Amino acid sequence: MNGSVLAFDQAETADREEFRRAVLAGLSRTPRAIPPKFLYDARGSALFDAICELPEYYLTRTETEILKRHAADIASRAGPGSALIEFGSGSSVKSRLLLDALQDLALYSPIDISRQHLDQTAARLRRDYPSLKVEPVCADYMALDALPQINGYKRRLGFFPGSTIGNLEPADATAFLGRTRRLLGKDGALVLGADLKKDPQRLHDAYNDSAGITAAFTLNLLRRMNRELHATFDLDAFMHEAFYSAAEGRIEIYLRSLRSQSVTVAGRTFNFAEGERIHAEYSYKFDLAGIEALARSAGMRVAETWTDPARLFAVTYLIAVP
Ligand code: AVI
Repeated sequence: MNGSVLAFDQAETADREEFRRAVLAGLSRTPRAIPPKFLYDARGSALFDAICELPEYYLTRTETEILKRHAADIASRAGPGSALIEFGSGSSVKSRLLLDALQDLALYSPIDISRQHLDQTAARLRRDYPSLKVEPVCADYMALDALPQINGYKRRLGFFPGSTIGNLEPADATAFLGRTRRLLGKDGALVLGADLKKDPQRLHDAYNDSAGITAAFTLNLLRRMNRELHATFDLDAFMHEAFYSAAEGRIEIYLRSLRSQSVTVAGRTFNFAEGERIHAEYSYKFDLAGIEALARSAGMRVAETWTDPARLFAVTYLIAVP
C-alpha cells in the first residue's frame, strides 16, 4: 500500500471516529442534536450544490449577483497585492468573481476540510489562472490557528460567503470572527455574506422546496449514520422539518420521528417517541444592525455593505477595529 493511500485511510478512520462520538453524544442529549457539519459528506455536499440551484433557494443566486455587481468595489477597497483566503471554499465558484477583479493578487488560499474538493479546485484554478499562486489548506476553518506564511502581500483579504456564518450559534460566530480577525492581521479585511431577515414565507420556502431536495439533504444524515455507524434508521419513519422562528431570527431544521421506534447506532439503542426530534441545523438571518453588532463583538466593524435591490442578502466588508 502506498503512503498516500495509508494517510487517506487513517484520515477516514479518524473522521469516522469523530462522527461516531459526536452522534452518540448528540443522541444521548436532551434535546437531541447532531452538529451540522456532519450533513456534508460527499452525498450531502452534492445535495447542497443542488439546493443552491433551486428556484426557492435565492441565497446563492442573489449573493452571486451582488458579487458580480460589486467585485470591482471590493477590489478597490482591498487594493492591489492582496492575498485572498477563502474559508470553506467548496468549489470556489464565487471566489472566481473576486479573482477576476482583484489586481496583482499575491496568493489565493482556499481552506476546506475536504481534500478531494480542495485538490480539484486547486487544479482547476491553476489551469485557469496560470500566473496565480494557489496554496490550498486542508483544514477545518473553524479550528484554524495559522495561515500559509507568505511574504510580499499588502493585505490578507478573507472571504466567507454563502451565509455560512448563519449556521453558527451567535457565540460561535463571534469566536470564529475573532479568530479570523487575528488570522488576517490588523490591516486585514473580511468579505462576509449574510442572509437577511425578510418575509417569513420566503424564508420558509427556501428550506422547504417543492422538489424535496432540502428534505433529502437533512435525511441524508440518517443515511450517513446507517452507512458509517451501522445504524438502523428507517428513512421513511423520519421527516425533515424546517421553520422560521421570528423570535430567534433563525430557520430551525430537525429530523422528526413519525412513530415511536427504537434505532441502533454503533451498537447502542436509542428510543424515539412519536414526534421526537433530532436537531440538525440552524440558519440565522440578519439585519444590518445585527451584522454590525456581530462584527463589533469580534473586534471588527462594517466598512461597507452591498445588497441586492430587494434586500434579500448582504455582502459586507469588515475591517479590524484598531
Ligand atoms: C450552508 N448554509 C449557508 C445553508 C443555509 O442556508 O443555512 C445550509 C442549508 N441547509 C438547508 N438548506 C441550506
